[in-house]
Amino acid sequence: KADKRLVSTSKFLSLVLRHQPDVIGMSLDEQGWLEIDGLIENANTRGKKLTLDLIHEVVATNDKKRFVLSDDGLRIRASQGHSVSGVNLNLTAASPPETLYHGTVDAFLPRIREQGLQKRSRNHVHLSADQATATNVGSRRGKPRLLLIAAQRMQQAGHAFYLSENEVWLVDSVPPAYLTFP
Ligand code: HQG
Repeated sequence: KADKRLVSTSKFLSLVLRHQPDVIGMSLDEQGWLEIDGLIENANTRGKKLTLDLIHEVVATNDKKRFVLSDDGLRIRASQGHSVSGVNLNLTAASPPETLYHGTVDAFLPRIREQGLQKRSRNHVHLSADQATATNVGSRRGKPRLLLIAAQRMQQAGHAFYLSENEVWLVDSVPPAYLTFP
């Protein structure tokens, strides 16, 4: 069973490192990094208990490997999932498998049929290489619907695909022509 402390710390780090570093009065650098010393100090002054050990434990045990430390161990960042604008993860384009997957829910299908997949509040559309992961992503919102993306065909047509450090496929958008619906 997931340790509550670790889950709560992972959620807090997601908030700070992906969405709102300003909740602790900080900002990310251009590559999305944050100094760990400052992160701990600013979190603690705002009543969120954080220690270096706790951060290291979350980085090491996190189910999706959401966070990484810099080589010198002084900084931390999220590997994907950002909504903060202006973060450049220096991702290199990669060749996707023939098919990638996206999990969503019924309520979004009419708009997705019309517009394709849009990144909405995040900086990328998130796709998975396996059906189980995509189904889990969809389940966060209700009964999951699995969409298939003709990834290789899309790349051949000029769309860039990126693979994050924790193996999430990222694209700018997926036009309807590359989607198969359930
Ligand atoms: C939907 C979690 C209407 C899309 C997960 C999704 C993932 C549209 C929602 C990561 C649409 C966006 C990302 C359109 C897309 N019209 N709805 N044209 N295009 N949508 O949370 O992929 O645990 O930004 O289907 O595991 O759900 O946080 O993206 O339902 O990897 O690390 O709009 O977040 O990772 O929602 O999830 P999100 P997502 P973490």
